[in-house]
Amino acid sequence: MSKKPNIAIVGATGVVGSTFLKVLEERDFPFENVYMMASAKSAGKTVTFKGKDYVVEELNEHSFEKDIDIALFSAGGSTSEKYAPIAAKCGVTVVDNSSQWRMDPEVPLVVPEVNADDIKWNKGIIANPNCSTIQAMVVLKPLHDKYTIKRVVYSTYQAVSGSGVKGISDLEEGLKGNDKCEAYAHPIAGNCIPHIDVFLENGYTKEEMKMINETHKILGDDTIKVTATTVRVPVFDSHSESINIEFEKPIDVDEVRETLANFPGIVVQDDPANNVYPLARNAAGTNEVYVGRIRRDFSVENGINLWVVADNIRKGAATNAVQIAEELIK
Ligand code: 3JN
Repeated sequence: MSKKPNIAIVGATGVVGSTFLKVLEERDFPFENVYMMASAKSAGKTVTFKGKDYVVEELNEHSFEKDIDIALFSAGGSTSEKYAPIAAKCGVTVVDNSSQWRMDPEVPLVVPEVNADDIKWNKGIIANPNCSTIQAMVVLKPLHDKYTIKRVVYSTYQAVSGSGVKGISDLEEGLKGNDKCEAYAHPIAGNCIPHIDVFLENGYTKEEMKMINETHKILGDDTIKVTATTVRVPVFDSHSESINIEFEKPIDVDEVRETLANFPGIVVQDDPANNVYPLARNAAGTNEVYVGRIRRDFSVENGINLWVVADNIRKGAATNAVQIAEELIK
């Protein structure tokens, strides 16, 4: 792309949408024009970007008839289902944060540090993975390349910001003693709720199946055995994950630590003697994936345990999407 791109932000007023704007601004993303769009409910609101106020336009069938190069979508699955193909048909490259297109074989599912090359075969839509998947992929990729992963067990501790404003408000109110269950089936303050997204017939939640299916697609290997338990915890920002991995090849823990430290986007924080390990509150507001508690799993031959933390709205959503857009204009 020789000229600066025209960009559109779809869902500009949401939790992820407003973080798109922050991240684009922080990273000084080049653009000629920017269009802010949202559904009828949020249209007419004003958002500020790079010191300028923009009135949010209502998304409609004609929104993409202007000269738009890249659209970052985070307005929910049904909006993406309807409008991402319309935008793509108008020549826009859509980076979509919903689950709507992730498992479509015609749509690349991308974490730039891991599989940026997949961007090349996009046909107008590129999917941003689920937040819990993204932070796990950054860590699994260099280890899979080196030792070949046989099996992964994910256990997540997910922040309420993953549920948008209702999740944040349920926790804020709960901490004041007012139990509110707008986002969840149970009060979140003082609780851990093993229920994210809806339950499926196989007993897993949809969030758990997203992690499993997206792991296979991004690593390009359906033979890896993956299981997951996803849990909502009373934390505002950043998802934490315990990841247990079993490999085909023998591992050396120091070499694992070094391999992770040398991979782009990863910060190793692993000094238990000094109480240093990744923490949700430290990761919040940053773009990196933090790994610590790196230790052998003595119960199997070639196993390790890791503790992985990242800001779910940044690397888990907005930052990853902006990184994809940066690859597009390279
Ligand atoms: O709960 C979280 O921490 C992440 C939530 C993700 C989410 C919430 C509602 C709908 C998604 C997602 O990104 O998979 C979706 C969806 O698009 O299906």
